[in-house]
Amino acid sequence: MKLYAHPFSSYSQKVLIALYANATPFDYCNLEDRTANAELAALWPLKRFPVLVDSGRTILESSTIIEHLQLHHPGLLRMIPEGDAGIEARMLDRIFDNHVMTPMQKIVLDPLRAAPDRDAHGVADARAFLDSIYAWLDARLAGRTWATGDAFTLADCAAAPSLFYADWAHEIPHRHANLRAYRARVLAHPSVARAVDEARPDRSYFPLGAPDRD
Ligand SMILES: N[C@@H](CCC(=O)N[C@@H](CS)C(=O)NCC(=O)O)C(=O)O
Repeated sequence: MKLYAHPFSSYSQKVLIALYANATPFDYCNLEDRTANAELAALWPLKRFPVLVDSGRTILESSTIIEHLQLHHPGLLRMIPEGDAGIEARMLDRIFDNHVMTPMQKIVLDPLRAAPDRDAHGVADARAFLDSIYAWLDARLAGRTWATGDAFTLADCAAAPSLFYADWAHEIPHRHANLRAYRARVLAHPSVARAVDEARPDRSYFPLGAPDRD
């Protein structure tokens, strides 16, 4: 099984966390490597990552990759539980991807554009969006250890990198104590800590300038 991924990429980390949490063996095709990049381009013209290749099948999209791992390489942790718990895990996975990761990326990637092409309105909207979702998540996470309750799931795989970088781009206000505590807790999970540590040498890639903290 091969994973095309980059250690500093948030969606790559989402899948790496699932792999590390279940100690699932795989070949890491690090996209710092030119050959890995060429192989990725041949597999997926959009060149988005991560991409998993398993027994000749190419699996795209981080959430689907984690579902594939659960079906074909199950481990002790069930990332998508049965029943209603599974619905909560999938729902929060979508919320972290669409409503935390997407506005975070909007803020983070804007400085890479040439000055006349920057989108100040879009960035302001993204910041307002994060303010709203931070408040919603703070209430939703009250009394929960992990994103959906007592079990570490797909939702935590998505939450960890999205909140990690979102807090750098647009700090979670101190009044959202549940959300800030959850972010600290999920970053301390061994599989998340490993992914964050592996990306430590790449912090200079952060377009806004990485703060001197996790
Ligand atoms: N929906 C995709 C998003 C993947 C994605 O946007 N990955 C980023 C890295 S974190 C990427 O490929 N960026 C390269 C680019 O935009 O060209 C998933 O869940 O896998």
